[in-house]
Amino acid sequence: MPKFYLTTPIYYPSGKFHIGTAYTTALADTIKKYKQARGYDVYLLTGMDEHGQKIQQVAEARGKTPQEHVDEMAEEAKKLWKLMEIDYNDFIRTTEPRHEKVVEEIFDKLMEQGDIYLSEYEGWYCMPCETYFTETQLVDGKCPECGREVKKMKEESYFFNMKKYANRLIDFYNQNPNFILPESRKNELFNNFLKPGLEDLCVSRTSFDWGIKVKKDPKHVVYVWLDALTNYITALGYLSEDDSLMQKYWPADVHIVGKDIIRFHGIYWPIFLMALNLPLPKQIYAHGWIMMKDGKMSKSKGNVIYPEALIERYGLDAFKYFILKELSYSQDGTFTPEGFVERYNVDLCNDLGNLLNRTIGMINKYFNGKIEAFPQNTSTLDKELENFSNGTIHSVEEYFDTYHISQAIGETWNLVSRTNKYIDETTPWVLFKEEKMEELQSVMYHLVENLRRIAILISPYMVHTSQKILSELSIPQELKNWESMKKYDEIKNIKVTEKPEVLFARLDQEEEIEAIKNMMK
Ligand code: ME8
Repeated sequence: MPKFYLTTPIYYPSGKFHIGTAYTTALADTIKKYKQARGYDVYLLTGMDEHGQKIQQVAEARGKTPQEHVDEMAEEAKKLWKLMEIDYNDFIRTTEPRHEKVVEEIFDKLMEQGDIYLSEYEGWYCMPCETYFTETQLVDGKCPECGREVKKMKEESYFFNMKKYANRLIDFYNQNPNFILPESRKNELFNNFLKPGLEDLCVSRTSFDWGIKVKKDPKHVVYVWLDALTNYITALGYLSEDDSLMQKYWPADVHIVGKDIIRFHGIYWPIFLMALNLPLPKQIYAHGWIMMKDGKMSKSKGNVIYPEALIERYGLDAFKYFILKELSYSQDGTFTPEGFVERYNVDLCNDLGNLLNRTIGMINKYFNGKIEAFPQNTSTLDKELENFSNGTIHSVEEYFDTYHISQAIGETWNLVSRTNKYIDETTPWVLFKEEKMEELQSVMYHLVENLRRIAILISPYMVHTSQKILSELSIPQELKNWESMKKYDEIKNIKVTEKPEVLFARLDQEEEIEAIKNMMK
C-alpha cells in the first residue's frame, strides 16, 4: 500500500483555538480521508507547540504554572479535534520527554558538527511572534508579521549557520519546482529571503527558561522554532529506540501550514534536515488566512469566532463545508455571518438538500421507491449528464491531489447544479403524465447514480451527509467506495427510503445572522 505522511502545524496553546486553527486541521483531515479513499496508508500528525516566552506569560497571567496551563490546553485541543472528528494518528506535545530528549540530542549534534556556534544577537524582537527582525524588515518601525510594537534586544545566543546551506537550498528549489505550494509563495521566499542572502538564525535564548535546555550550556533554552519544527520527526521516533515509524513514513509527503509560517517551513526546516542528513519533505503547502471584516483573526487580537458554537448550531458538515469552500487554494477567505447563512441556505439546503428530496419523492411517487437496473435506452440528455459527471470525478481528483480543496468542492457543486438542471430539462412530471415510463425510469436511474457519485465525492469532508444520502438511497456497500464511483451502470434493485430526512433545514436569514453575530461577542 502506498504511504502518505501529512502534518498540521503544532499550534501554540496561547488561547482557545479559533476557526483559523480549525481550518488547517480540517483541511489536513480532509486530505487524509481523501487519500485513504484512494487506497493510501495515511499518517496524520498534529500537536502543540508548548514552549516559549509567550506561553510562559499567558500561564502566569492565568495564575498557573506553564505546565499546568499547557496540560489544560492540550485537553481542550483534543476535545475540539474530537468534536470535529479529526482522525489524527498522533498528537505530539513539545513538553513530552520523547520530544525534549531528541531535541537536546539534535542540538548537541548540530553543535558538535559546527553548524551551531555561540555569538551575540541584537535585533528587534516581536514578543507575540517570538521572532527577531532586522531593521530593514520592520514595517513603519513595527513587526512586519503582526504589526505590533517591537523591542530592541541583545543577548548571548547560539546561531545556526544558515549561510553554509543556502546554495544547496537554492539548488533544491530549482530541482524541485513544486516543493513549495502555491508557486507565488515559493517566489516570495526565493526573492525576499534566499536571493538577498540568508542570515544565520538565532537558535537559543537566555531571556526566559520555559523551553528545552541546551545540554552543554543550560542557561540557554532552545529557541522555539528549532524545538517546534523537529516535532515532525520526533513524533516518528527519530533518534529513539523504536524508529520504525520514521523508517516507514519519513519524508513527509506534505506539511500543511498557514502562509504566516511558510518562511520557517520553506527555509529553516529544509536546512535543519540537510544538516541532519535527512531527506527533505516532498511538499509544503501554505494556505491563506480566514479574515474577518476588520482584518486577520487572531487569538491575540480578540476578533475571533470559535468552531464549537458554529458546529453546535449548524452541524459539523455545514461548518466544514463553509470553511473549506471559503479559502481558495492560494487566497484568503472571509468569514461573515451573512456569507455563512447564505452558503448554508443556497448550496446545502436548496441545491443539495432539494436534489435529494426531489429525487426520492419522485422515485416513490412514480415507481414505489424502486430502481431496477441501468436503462436499456439512454437519451441524449442522460448521456450529457453522464459525461458531465465523468468529467467532474476527473477534475475533483485532480484538485484533491494538488490540495485545491475549495475547487474540488466547487466542481462537486457544479455537478449538483447540473443534476438539478437535468430534472428541469427532462421534466419527469411530463413524462409521467404522458406515460413514458421507460424514459422516466431512465431519468430516475441517472438521478440516483449522480447523487451516489456526489455523496462519495463529498465523503472526505461531509462524512455524515454522505452517509445519509447513500443510506436514504439504499446504495449497497460495494457501491459506496471511491473506485466504485467510476462505474455508472451497476445499481440494481434498490428501494429508496419512503421518508427522506431533511439534510439541511432552511435557516431564517435574519435570525441566524443575529445568532452568529452574538457568537462573535
Ligand atoms: O505558528 N486563518 O502556531 P499558531 C487560517 N506554533 N489559518 C490560521 C489562522 C487564520 N486566521 N490563524 C491561524 C504557530 N491559522 C507555531 C507553528 S509548526 C512547527 C509551529 C493556522 O498557533 C495556520 O495554519 O500560531 C497557521 O499557520 C497556524 O494556525 C499558526 O498557529
